[in-house]
Amino acid sequence: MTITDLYPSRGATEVSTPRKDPVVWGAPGTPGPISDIGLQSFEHDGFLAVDQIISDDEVAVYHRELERLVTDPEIRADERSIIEPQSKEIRSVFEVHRISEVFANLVRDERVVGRARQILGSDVYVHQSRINVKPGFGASGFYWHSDFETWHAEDGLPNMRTVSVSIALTENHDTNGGLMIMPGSHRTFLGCAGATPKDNYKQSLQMQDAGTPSDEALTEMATQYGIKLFTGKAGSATWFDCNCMHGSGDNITPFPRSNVFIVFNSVDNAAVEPFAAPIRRPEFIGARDFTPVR
Ligand SMILES: O=C(O)CCC(=O)C(=O)O
Ligand SMILES: [Fe+2]
Repeated sequence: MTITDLYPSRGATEVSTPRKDPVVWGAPGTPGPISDIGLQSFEHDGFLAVDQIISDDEVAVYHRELERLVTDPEIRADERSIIEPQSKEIRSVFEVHRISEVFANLVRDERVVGRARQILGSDVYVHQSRINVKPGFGASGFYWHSDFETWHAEDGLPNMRTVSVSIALTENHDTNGGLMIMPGSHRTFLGCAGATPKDNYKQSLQMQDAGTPSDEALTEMATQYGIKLFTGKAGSATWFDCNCMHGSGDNITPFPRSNVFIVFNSVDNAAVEPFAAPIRRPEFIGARDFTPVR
């Protein structure tokens, strides 16, 4: 069975395609933690900020667990850990909901998964989870990208029915490399130029290359949409649509900026074969276990 490629990418040229999918899949009035107004603004902007999704006491628990993971030599040696090329510090640990019972509980938390179900209008499973650690004094940022571009091209997610939440575990100031999103960018898919190399993920997790928008496209989008920076105390959260154009700068301040990042996909949008890559990425980056979160 072949599934039509709704969002071509990684061809000879950069090409933009209007979004062919809803942003909010749930019927209005579906009960859950997000208000109708919240869902409407998510639909409009492509994101929704939550001032406090977990309490200060819970932040302490999750932050302690993050510290435990990034200082554990066994985790460091695991292929699921990504190391900063320069400082050799841990930059990300993938599949934290499988590595850690503590983060597994966070995923199951109704304040978290309940919001994902409302947006996606179905049961959901975890396509990817990770902690992103941005220690002070020079941790590098994430260049501009749409997550869906990669998840579609390299992981085979057919439709835009995927949502991410970034939960701050340290304060996100306006200076320490917080998340930036172009509001409204989720309504257009930017297919990137250039074929995907075989082991693209290894290099792209440290620095994006294939799947990177051109300067011209970014200039046009930023001019049209503007750029919003997300700040907030530890325990705040940013929900954002899979096709938002987003990125973050380096962290040259002394203040670490760490978060836990969970990607929920609808069980009705399970991964198929990659649409524009020679091979699938490993399952710790793009899940193939579609068991719904309960
Ligand atoms: O939290 C950030 O700095 C951005 C991370 C990001 O875009 C990603 O992990 O895909
Ligand atoms: Fe991203």
